[in-house]
Amino acid sequence: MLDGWVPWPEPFARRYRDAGYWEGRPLDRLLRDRARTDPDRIALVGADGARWTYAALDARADRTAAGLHRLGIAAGDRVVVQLPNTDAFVVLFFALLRAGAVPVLTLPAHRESEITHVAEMAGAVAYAVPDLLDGYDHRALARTVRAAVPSLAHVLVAGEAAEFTALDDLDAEPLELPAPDPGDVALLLLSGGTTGKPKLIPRTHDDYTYNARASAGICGFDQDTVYLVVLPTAHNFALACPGLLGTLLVGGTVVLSPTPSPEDAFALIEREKVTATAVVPPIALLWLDAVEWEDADLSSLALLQVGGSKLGAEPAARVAPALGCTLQQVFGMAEGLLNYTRLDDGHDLVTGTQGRPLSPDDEIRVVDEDGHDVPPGERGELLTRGPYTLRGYYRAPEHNARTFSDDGFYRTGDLVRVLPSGHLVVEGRAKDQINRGGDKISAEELENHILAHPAVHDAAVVGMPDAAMGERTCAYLVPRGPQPPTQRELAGFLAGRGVAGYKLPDRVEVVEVFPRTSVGKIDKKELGRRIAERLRAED
Ligand code: J2J
Repeated sequence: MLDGWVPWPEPFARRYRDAGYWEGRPLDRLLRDRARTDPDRIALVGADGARWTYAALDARADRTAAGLHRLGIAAGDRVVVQLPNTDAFVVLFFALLRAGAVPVLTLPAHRESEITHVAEMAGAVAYAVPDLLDGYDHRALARTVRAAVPSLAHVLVAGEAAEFTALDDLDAEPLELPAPDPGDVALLLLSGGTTGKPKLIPRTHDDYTYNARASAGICGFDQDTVYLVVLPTAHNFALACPGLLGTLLVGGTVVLSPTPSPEDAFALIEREKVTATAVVPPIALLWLDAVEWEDADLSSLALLQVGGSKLGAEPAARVAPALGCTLQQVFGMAEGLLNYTRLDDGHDLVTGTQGRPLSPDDEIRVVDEDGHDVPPGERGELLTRGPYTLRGYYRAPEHNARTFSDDGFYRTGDLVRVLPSGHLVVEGRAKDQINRGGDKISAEELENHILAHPAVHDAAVVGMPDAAMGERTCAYLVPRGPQPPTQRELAGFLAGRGVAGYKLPDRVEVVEVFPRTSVGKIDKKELGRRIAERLRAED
């Protein structure tokens, strides 16, 4: 067993096994099983158009697993994976599972600050990167990260490896490797974060397989499903809700899109006759407009899943007429709980709610600021526990003590209202986080970076309303000295510290003093109101 994570208490584990949610099979089996029953079906269409049958993908994962084993990557080892939507991601993901190693999934946009922390936190032995991505050299990043994290013995590169190990060279005769315990951690996902440093989310073989399988069921996925990966494959939504894993589990075909742009995605939808995909609201808005000028044939598309941040009712109502498909709203989290509108839900539920829980055993509580349950239908913070929701972050006992109730409910930080049908409406947030079109930014993490700037005395990061993204990031600064940084200077400073691009503040506001609450904390609500008002005035 991996140490440092919090398993479900035995009575719960027994219940989830007895109910059939946890099947007791390692996560990689979903590929193995299909390779046996449907060897010649197409499992994957790679970013370069390469077509992989189930048998070929399975065999390649076996050979890479043997290569990893030979390299010295052992059961229980953590491996940071930072690969874009390419065949290499899919092969390496399954190969790591088969070698008994634990993939730690990060986004291509992450930089030195995030990766170093994650690699350290995970005690990772290896780090997998592309060579170049959008002109950025990930091998240079790997050199920096490796110098900072002594546990990293290997850097694995998709493409030109320089002094490192090429993923393509991890190729050896398949071995009988011992199967992992299905109750153990299969992978670690990155949390959106509300604290100074990102947290890692342990997902087990049992819970993640259930996550993918039950999601595939609700979304009506089957062998005829052609799923387009538009969001980063490393994101929980595109990976397992039902995503790549749910599609492979039912024997469908996964198509990888290099970017979410309408040009790339629409061309692939037409060429591969894609039936389903998942996007965040800003991409949905872009696609709704792009149908006006892109003349691709989207008639195969039957389902568009939208989640990650709130989709407005107005754009929601435009999806079916403009794209000719069913809309499904998804309110999910890498921590576990998934809410889906159902395919047969009426118009009002689909456009006006963020869905209802996936599992009959998802337990939901909605509480006020004192932790008391609110009357039915009223707004409060969503707490949840269930068969695929974590019981604690990896190696984070103090944070866990605050983030989980004594009886194991995860405090989501989301403010919701529950309708009599069980559907949830997301009404806001009680956590100090900015949701920039689905990308999550921890205010505290960003403030800590900003405070390192020599001309900044104090900093407070808040969200500001934005038509396309839902919100963007505004950094309020109290200057030290006469020359506080401009937005551009601050962004340059933060990028120089290795902060991911999506976290760089979109705007800087300089003030003499911060407004304070009655207990003396920075009044972020007031700052949020001020910037919203200023934006209205500028309009
Ligand atoms: C409002 N807020 C939402 C929605 C997520 C599927 C879909 C999304 C994610 C995801 C995911 C929202 N309306 N429809 O993992 O499998 C906000 C909430 C939530 C946080 C989780 C999936 N859908 N959110 O977004 O781990 O605040 O997962 O707690 O990135 O996103 O973020 P993340």
